[in-house]
Amino acid sequence: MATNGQHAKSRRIVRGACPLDCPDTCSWDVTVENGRAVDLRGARDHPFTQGNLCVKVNRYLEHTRAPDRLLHPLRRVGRKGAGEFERIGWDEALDEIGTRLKEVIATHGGEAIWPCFGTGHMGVLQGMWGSGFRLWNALGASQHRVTICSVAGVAGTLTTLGQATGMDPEDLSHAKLIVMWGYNPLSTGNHAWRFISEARRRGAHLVAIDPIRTRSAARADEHIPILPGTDAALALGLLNVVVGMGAEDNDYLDRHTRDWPAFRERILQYPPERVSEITRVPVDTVIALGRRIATTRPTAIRSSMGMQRHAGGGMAIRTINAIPAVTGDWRLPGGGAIYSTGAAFPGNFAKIRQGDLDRPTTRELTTTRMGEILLEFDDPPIDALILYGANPAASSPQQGTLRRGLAREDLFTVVIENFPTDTVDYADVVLPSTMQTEHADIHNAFGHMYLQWNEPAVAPPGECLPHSEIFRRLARAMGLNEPCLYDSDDDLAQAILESDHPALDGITLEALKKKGWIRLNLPRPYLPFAEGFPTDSGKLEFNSPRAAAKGLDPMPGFTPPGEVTDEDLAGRYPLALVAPASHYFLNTNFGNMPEMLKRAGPRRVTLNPEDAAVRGIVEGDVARIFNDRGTFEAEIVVSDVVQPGIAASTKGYWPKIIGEKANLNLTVAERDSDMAGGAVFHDNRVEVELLRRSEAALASA
Ligand SMILES: Nc1nc2c(c(=O)[nH]1)N[C@H]1C(S)=C(S)[C@@H](COP(=O)(O)OP(=O)(O)OC[C@H]3O[C@@H](n4cnc5c(=O)[nH]c(N)nc54)[C@H](O)[C@@H]3O)O[C@H]1N2
Ligand SMILES: Nc1nc2c(c(=O)[nH]1)N[C@H]1C(S)=C(S)[C@@H](COP(=O)(O)OP(=O)(O)OC[C@H]3O[C@@H](n4cnc5c(=O)[nH]c(N)nc54)[C@H](O)[C@@H]3O)O[C@H]1N2
Ligand SMILES: [Mo]
Repeated sequence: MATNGQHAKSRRIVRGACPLDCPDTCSWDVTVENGRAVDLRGARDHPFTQGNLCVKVNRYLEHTRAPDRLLHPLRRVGRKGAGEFERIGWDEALDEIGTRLKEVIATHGGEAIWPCFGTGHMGVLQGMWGSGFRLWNALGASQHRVTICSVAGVAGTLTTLGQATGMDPEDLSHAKLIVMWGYNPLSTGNHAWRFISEARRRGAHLVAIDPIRTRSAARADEHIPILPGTDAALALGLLNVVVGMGAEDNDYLDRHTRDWPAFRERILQYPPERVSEITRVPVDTVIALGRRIATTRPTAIRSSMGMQRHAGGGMAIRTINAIPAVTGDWRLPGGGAIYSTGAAFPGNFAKIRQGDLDRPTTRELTTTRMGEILLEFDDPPIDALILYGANPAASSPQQGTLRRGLAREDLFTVVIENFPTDTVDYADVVLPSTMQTEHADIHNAFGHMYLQWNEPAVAPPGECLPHSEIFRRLARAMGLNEPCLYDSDDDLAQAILESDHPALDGITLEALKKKGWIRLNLPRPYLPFAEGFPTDSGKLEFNSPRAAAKGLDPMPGFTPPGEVTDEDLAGRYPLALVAPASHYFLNTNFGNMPEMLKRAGPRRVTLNPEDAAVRGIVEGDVARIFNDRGTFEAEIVVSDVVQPGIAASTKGYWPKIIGEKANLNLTVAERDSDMAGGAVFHDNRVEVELLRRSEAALASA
């Protein structure tokens, strides 16, 4: 390396990790010169990152220095929602928050405080897993559950398997058939593609089951478009073919499952013809994929979160996870299923959350029902809302209702943020927080089996502070005495690793800091269910007493979507709108970055040529998309990447940047899915109407 002495001295490389809500949780290297971060790249030695980041995070350093970065505490001066603020000091801000929270507790009790966090930051110290819980617990606040991302599928996996995780995604490389089931890794976690490609080089067949021909589906050997929300029916139909061929693994079923005959009965109720009617997948396609699954060992099913954002989403993931038990794939390297690896990390979350405090007993509130909770709950009402790593005014369902809730003049709202989001506009007090290169954290992942350490690389700009420090200062401002509220970042990082679980054997904070990443102490290949399941009986319980006790169908089955298959509703709102990840934003992160906005282009809705033609719409026209909950505008793309009856768009646009009061989530219902209160973003019927002709159409008219 060419150096001049002076330069070399001030140049160092700091190992960190990406904090965003993506399965890949990359390890990264920040080059710091004279106190300034000058380069960022994926860690070469990390077995999953393998030296690459993604189109968005490649520009993370630029993002930390964006001109709209929040640098000082602010106090509202305009009306709620207007985003008019004056600068105040930290002491003043914390005093005001402390005083208001004490008033709320004196009037309606601690439960009138709602600490409401999102998935903006996934770390143990700064993010959704971490350090705020102790403070909220000490205040007796309501407990928040993040439900708009993955909870239904986690509950579904847990119900079938007895643990909320499955095969190691790296083992996809050993599969001979890979089913990407509602999974678009080329956009939502591209590092897994390497393992998929490795399997394909060895001859594996790749299938994508998705209502949209995504980037990943387009590069698969086969794309099977499905009616949204009907995946469980397809899973049962595929098993029907397997059973019809006598291809089930009776040895595995006998030894490691219970109540197979009962589940077999259910499977027999789903012959391909019936399944085809429900799913709109042609009969021949159901049979062909069923045969392929019956005859290909190992088969790996990679499912993901998009598919469970439906009324029957938990059941879909539950039923899909039963497939490898019937085929016996759970015993083979490269076989099985994986939805999320999040639960593979047996960190001591109780210790992080409670320290030496008692376990909280207050009510639980969910992101899914935020509008309703803010407007209608009165026992007690929500008097104070503390938001961090969350942008519900853009991310959450039914934004009309939600915004009315946020606009309540009697609601005291604190937003801790990096950028002036639509949600920030509703804050009474805004606190500026650090970004990932400026604070410490520890991260597990939901798409691989490694832990990551994030070492702070540079000093924070302006007056930004880490969440962990903000919570300590707020505790002090409120005069709280519990010692654990003042634990340092290192204390907290130690606490999460304090566990006797064998997967953490030999993993110390010191070792993690030194290398930046460590694989959980799990065998490779990882075969969690080769010899049984962590259920009460040690077997996979097809007829699950746990599910029955929760009032759920005791067996894997098919729970229909709420709106997609509602024929009455289809009369008024003929199109099912599916709006998953954008390639260029990460949820709403980067939605304010000019370069990503330029690449993403205006917000678009894609219609099948048939649906466009009957509405007199051509490519480039601007249309009104609406249902009873609201209306938004979008430029129309006409393409057969979607089937007739389906409309596709993407999440992530900031309403105020695209010039609207709410984005497409205005049309999404605030309704719980079947399990754990998950959200139903893709279970949404709309109609589309021409609003303005495209320039090109006008010119040729
Ligand atoms: N239509 C539709 N809507 C969806 C989805 C969909 O598929 N379709 N997906 C849903 C899913 S999966 C999710 S997870 C949710 C996500 O919804 P949210 O929880 O709102 O998550 P994000 O938009 O990722 O991030 C929220 C905010 O966190 C901030 N942030 C990032 N890092 C930090 C930090 O270090 N400190 C602080 N204080 N703030 C930080 C960002 O600036 C951002 O404004 O959206 C859901 N909404
Ligand atoms: N670039 C980018 N990456 C992201 C995100 C992002 O916003 N942008 N979001 C991150 C977050 S928060 C999460 S939780 C993960 C999610 O990761 P994924 O689950 O992979 O991402 P999604 O795009 O939400 O959904 C995946 C696919 O599910 C499909 N889908 C929707 N409904 C159904 C259905 O009923 N059946 C089937 N079979 N498929 C269906 C969608 O069309 C979509 O292509 O990705 C993360 N990665
Ligand atoms: Mo998510």
